Amino acid sequence: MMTLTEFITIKERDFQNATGNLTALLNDIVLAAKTIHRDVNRAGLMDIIGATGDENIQGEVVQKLDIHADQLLIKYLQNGGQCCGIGSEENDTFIAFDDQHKLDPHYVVLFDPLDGSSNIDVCAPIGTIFSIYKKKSPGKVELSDFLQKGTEIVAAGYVIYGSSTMLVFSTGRGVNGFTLDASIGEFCLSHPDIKTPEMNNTYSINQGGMYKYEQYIHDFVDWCSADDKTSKRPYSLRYIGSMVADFHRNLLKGGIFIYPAMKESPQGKLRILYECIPMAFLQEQAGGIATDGEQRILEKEVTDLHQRTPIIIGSKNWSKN
Ligand code: AHM
Ligand code: MG
Repeated sequence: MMTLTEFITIKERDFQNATGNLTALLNDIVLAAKTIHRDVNRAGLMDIIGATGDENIQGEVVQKLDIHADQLLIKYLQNGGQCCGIGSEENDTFIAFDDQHKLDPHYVVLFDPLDGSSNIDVCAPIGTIFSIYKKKSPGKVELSDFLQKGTEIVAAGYVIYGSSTMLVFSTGRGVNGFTLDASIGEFCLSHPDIKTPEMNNTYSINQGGMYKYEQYIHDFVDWCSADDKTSKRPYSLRYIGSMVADFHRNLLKGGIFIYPAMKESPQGKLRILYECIPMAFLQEQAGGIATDGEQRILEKEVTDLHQRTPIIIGSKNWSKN
């Protein structure tokens, strides 16, 4: 069984020009993920379940575990010395890590520390989503370093805290999945070179929000739920309300996930930098597609740290329907 550390060292060394910096950075994220895994697993026994009473900059209820996971990632990334700054769902602005042991780190990391956090209290799967870019500006890290297009991404991944805890990531050379063996504290390669099926009759959308959506979404849902034996409809609706969980199922089994534009929020709900771009990168690396309906997610201009985008992401033959 190959551990994640062995995998990165053996498979990714040439690609990273053997500096070891990206490997070290990934290890810092992995350390945070193992700690979050531990705490998520016993959340009901610690005083970290429930809401903090605050709202984030996006007006959403903040859960105690959101903040806990955010602080863990910041701590490990700051102490690790390979990251010069982070952008996170839970912080209004980016955080610069100045004077990082004078190592002159040149990576920035964007993350959603605990996605799907409305599921925390009911033991449903939740996840951490992250993406890594190289700092572009010559001096201290600045906002523009975080507002890069998805085509500039160096690596991205997510950790799903589900019935197993898995890390799925890519450095642009395919997608690999690692399952946490908690007894030895290591992520071990369990899903090498993931290729997403070209088609599967599963669609994922919050159908309860139909009144907010445009007519084309109504047409789409009507089409999915119509009876048609030749195309094996009606299709199956699967929607957990935790993007990591819905994405992970569709990545492995095929399907389509949609969070559309809404009449009162034309940019939808999900955030481009730390939710949509990393998932789009993984989906494309696994052979699927990710678009906002008009443009590849990875090619979209980003002008705001918490920018939102509609997203349609999944098996490539869905686009032919
Ligand atoms: P969060 O980052 O605050 O947890 O919100 C993002 C989540 C996604 O995981 C999920 O796909 C979506 O919000 C569900 O939203 P809705 O309840 O509107 O369907
Ligand atoms: Mg989220």
